[in-house]
Amino acid sequence: DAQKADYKTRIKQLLIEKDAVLVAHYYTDPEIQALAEETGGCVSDSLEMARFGRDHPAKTLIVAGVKFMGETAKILSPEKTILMPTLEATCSLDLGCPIDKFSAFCDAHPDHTVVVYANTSAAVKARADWVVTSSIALEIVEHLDSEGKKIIWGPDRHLGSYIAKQTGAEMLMWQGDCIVHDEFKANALRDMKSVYPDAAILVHPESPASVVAMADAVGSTSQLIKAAQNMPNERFIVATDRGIFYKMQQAAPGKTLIEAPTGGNGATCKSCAHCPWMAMNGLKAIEASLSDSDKTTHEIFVDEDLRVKALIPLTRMLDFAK
Ligand code: CIZ
Ligand code: SF4
Repeated sequence: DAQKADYKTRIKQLLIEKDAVLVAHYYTDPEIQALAEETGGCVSDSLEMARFGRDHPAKTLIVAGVKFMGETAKILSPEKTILMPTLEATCSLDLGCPIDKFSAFCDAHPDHTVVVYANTSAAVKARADWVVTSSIALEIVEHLDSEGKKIIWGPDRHLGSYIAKQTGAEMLMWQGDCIVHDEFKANALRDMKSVYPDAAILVHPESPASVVAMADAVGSTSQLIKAAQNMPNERFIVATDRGIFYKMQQAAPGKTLIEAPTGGNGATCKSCAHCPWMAMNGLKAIEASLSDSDKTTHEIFVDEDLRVKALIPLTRMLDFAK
C-alpha cells in the first residue's frame, strides 16, 4: 500500500545519504528481502551475512535479522556503524545460553574444545574455541573429531545431536533450542507426507530428531534452498521458518513449497514456522534505524575486550569455510 511505498522510498534515499547497505536474513519478511535485493544489499544465511558485511565498502550496515547477527557484524567490522531495526530482536538460543552458566560448564571440562553456534552473544563467542553456523558445523566438527578432540557443543541440542550422530564425535551438549524449529511435529508430518507422497521433505537440523529422521535433505537455509533447486521433485515440504520461501521459490520457480506442520494452531502459537524476533524487522523499524538521531535504540556496540576475543573463533570459522 501507499504507506509501505513511502517507507521504501525513504529507506532507499537514506541508504544512499548515509552510505549504508541493508543485509537481511532469509527469515525476514519477503518485502524486507526484496528491498535488500533492490538496493544492492544481501539476503542470505548468517555465515554469508557476516562475510558480505565485512567485505562491503559501505560505512554503515543495517542488519535485518536478530541481535547476534548485528554483534557478529560489529566483531568483524569495528570501524563500521552497525544498525539494527530493533535491538529487541533476540533469539531463544542466545537467551538460553547465559555467559556465566555456559562458562562454568566449559570450566568443568577443561580438556574439551568449545564449539558454539553463531546464535550466541559476543561473550559466549569470546569463551569459545570455534564459532560455527549450520552451513559449516558438520565439516568443522568432523575436522575436530579427526584430530581426536572432545567437544563441548552449545547451545542448540537438536543441531548438536544431529551432528554427533552424523560424525560420531564425542560431544557434551548444552540444552538449548530454537522456539521455531522445536515446534515441528513428526506425527503431523507423517500425515502430510501421506497426502503428498511425491513430496521431498526438507528439514533444518534445529528441528527435533524425529522430524530430521523423516527428511530427504537436512541442511542450513542455503543448503535447503539448493536442495529445492536441484532435487527432481515438483513438491517440497519444508521444515524451517517460512521466510525462506521467498528465496526458495526464486531458486525453484514452478515448484510447490508447503510449510511443514507444527504443534500449535495459528492463533495461539507465536513461534510456529516464523520467528517472532525476525518478524520485528519491518519497514518502519528500518526507516527509524536510518533516520533516528537517537542511535542508542538502534546501534550495536560490543565491548572491545570481548570483541577481540570473539574475533578469534569467528575468524577460524571464516578461514575454514574459504
Ligand atoms: O535459525 C537461524 O537463526 C539460522 C538458520 C541462522 C543462520 O545460520 O542463518
Ligand atoms: Fe533464534 Fe530460532 Fe529465531 Fe533463528 S529462528 S533467530 S534460531 S529463535
